[in-house]
Amino acid sequence: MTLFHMALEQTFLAIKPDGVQRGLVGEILGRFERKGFKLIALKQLTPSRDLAEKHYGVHRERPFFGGLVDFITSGPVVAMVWEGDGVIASARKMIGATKPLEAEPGTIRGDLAVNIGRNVIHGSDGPETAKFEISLWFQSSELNDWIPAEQVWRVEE
Ligand code: D4T
Repeated sequence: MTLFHMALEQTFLAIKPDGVQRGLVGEILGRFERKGFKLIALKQLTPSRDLAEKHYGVHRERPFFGGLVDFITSGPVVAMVWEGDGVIASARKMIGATKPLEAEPGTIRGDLAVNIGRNVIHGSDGPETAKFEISLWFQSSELNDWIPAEQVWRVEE
């Protein structure tokens, strides 16, 4: 059987402090696992101001920048790298619109959030951003290249 493959990509996702505080980590990880994406890296950390300012550097001139950096550095964040065909755009779809009240039901923000300043999760918005954010948040030694057992079993059969 031939499967159609889009480009194999990696994306950076981060459950923000509100998602961690509200106990939504398992719910969110489960959505990406069930979708069929592969977890490459995962860690919990409270970001430094320097890390947060670099991550949100494109928003430096925006009025919400200071509050955004204060918030993202306020407590633990769960930082992740996920891999899969088309994962960058697909994760953005699963996350939903930036304003949770405009996010479709079925998306993470549509189901779990109401406030733009507390919108639970971040996802890279394109291939260049994904590459930049993965290298900003992770050392290359923290990225796990692994083959899911399900694939190994299929080959062995
Ligand atoms: P992130 O980057 O957190 O995944 O969010 P988005 O990619 O969906 O949206 P964004 O870059 O435009 O905004 C980054 C971050 O800033 C917060 N924000 C945004 C805010 O507090 N007030 C605002 O007016 C905007 C536009 C929410 C997400």
